[in-house]
Amino acid sequence: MGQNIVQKIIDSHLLSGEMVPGQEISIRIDQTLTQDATGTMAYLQFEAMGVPRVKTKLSVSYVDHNTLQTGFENADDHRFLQTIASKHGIYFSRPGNGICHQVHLERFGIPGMTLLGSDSHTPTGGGLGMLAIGAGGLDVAVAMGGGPFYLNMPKVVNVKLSGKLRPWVSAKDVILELLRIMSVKGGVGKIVEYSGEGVKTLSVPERATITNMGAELGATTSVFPSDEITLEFMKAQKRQKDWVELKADPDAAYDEVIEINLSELEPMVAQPHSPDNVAKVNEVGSIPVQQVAIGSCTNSSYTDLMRVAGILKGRKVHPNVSLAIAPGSRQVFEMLARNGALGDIIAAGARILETACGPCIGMGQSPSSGAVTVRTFNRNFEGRSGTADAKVYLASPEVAAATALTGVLTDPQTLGEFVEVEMPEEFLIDDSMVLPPAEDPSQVEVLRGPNIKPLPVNSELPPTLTGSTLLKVEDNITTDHIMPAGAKILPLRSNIPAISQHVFSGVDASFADRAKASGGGFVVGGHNYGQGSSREHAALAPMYLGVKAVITKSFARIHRANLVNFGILPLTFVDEKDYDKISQADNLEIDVTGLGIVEELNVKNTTTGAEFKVRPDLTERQSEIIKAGGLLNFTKKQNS
Ligand code: MIC
Ligand code: SF4
Repeated sequence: MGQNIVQKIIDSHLLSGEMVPGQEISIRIDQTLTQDATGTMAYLQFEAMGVPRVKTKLSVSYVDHNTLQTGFENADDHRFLQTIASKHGIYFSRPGNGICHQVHLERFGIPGMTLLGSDSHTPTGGGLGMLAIGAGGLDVAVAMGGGPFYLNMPKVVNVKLSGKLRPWVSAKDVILELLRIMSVKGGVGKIVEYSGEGVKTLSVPERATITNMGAELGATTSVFPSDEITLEFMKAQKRQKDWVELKADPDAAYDEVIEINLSELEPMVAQPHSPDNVAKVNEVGSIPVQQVAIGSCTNSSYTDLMRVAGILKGRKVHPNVSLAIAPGSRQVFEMLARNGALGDIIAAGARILETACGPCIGMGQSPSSGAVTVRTFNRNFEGRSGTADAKVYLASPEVAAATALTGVLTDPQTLGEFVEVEMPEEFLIDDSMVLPPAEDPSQVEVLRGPNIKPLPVNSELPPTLTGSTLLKVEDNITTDHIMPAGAKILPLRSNIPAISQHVFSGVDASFADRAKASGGGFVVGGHNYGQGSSREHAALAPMYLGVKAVITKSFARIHRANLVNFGILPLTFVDEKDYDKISQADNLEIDVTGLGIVEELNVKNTTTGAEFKVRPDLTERQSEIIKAGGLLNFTKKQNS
């Protein structure tokens, strides 16, 4: 039988295992990317492995998250990242050059290759036909050192696109529709592969919007074919030599098929506080809006911002709305400046931000209390904007720009004549803000500031885990709940003792102190625990506070892998109803002597006397990692 695109790329990179859904496989990684908020840890870990130069075809270190320099911390981190990149053979994209996913798509992505990134939106590269996967920093560090990346062979969902988007309906509406259909849990253990006549009607940046936000489905990644549209894009980026065709065989099989007719879609929004809480703009109605933010790795391409400029041209932003715009890359920004579109945006009254993640990760532009904010981003989790009671709606650039003009949520179809935007035949190319690594690494001194604290390591697993239930939470807990970001906390990403003080701070401000006082313990959760970001700090900081195991109904993929990497035991209830047998503060005792041998472990609630079973569901390799107290210890043990 023929192969689909996912099978083709995995097959050509397979190092171990069989391509049977659910089974552990490992693959070779061609390219890696890191960003600054996860990168400092990833490079400290890479350094600890003692590999002098990266063994990938290409590794790039971006600075795009921690760009607000309100103290020495972020600037020190940038300097550390620049010098360590230079020393170890890594390209360094300077602050100001743009958001990692946007720049990587423009300048580095190659169809058919594998890309591992320490950021959950790495699947953006799937818009070019890459197998682009988000992971924790430690997994990326291993890949930079030439090691394999382990994952469970996902199922492949075929999303068949037919028809063509109508004017004012955009790529964002395609992925919002898919989120409506599949939900934020629907993609767990799956890769989404797009096909059908509709694919040809979508440009590479539009495809990338769709694969980017596929992360919100919980999917391992998403991928488009590489076709003549991909070639056009790569030609316009002067990279046609890297193009290869990539398509599924005619008789390829899939585990699931979903059909979407592009012609039938309408402008949509994801309502607070989840990306799958999707409704048509018209159904939500004209609610007053106080802030509009345009940008992020989902929607800040040249065509996105040209359409926004076209809508704003000759008009003024509504007096009750603050409109913030952050172009996705320096390429986009400079092109807008040179062709005059930036002038139209400024004249309309927009506030122009630097090319970076910015408001998407709460780095500035937190809205006013209780405000409604319409954003072209990919996540609207409660509190992520930096304002606890703000209501974030996710929408396309078209909806966002129309709303900025009227002051109420607005269907852009009411704007009248459509703003056509042509894909440029040639993008403006200037890679001078990407610094190549040093030719002579011995000349490079790695500069570390006082914000960079050594990496804490876990200890070996004892035969019995005992402690108190430090916290009990519901379904869909995000890594933003576990380890909040924002302008105040993000600068502490290289300082685990300091950042751990903020673990679960938005859920229960006493968590860190209680955890320390009781010498650690357990966290209990519902379904899809750890959805969202790839930040390994959501495992590393709880580990530092003494969290030994997390017991849930189910986990999100990247977070579960991060827990294993740092020696925290991820357990799921054999019978979901046993979730009710634990209350916060109950003392638990888990016998883990059978780890790696038996399928189920026994949990005793020593406060109530109740007993029940949990499943570790670990591969042999993962059990050994947990026993060693995490991947770093495990690797050291193997090497000695
Ligand atoms: C995010 O969108 O939440 C982030 C910030 O990009 C994270 C990475 C991080 O927490 O550093 C992600 O998506 O992985
Ligand atoms: Fe940056 Fe937001 Fe994209 Fe994360 S989702 S990489 S914070 S722009």
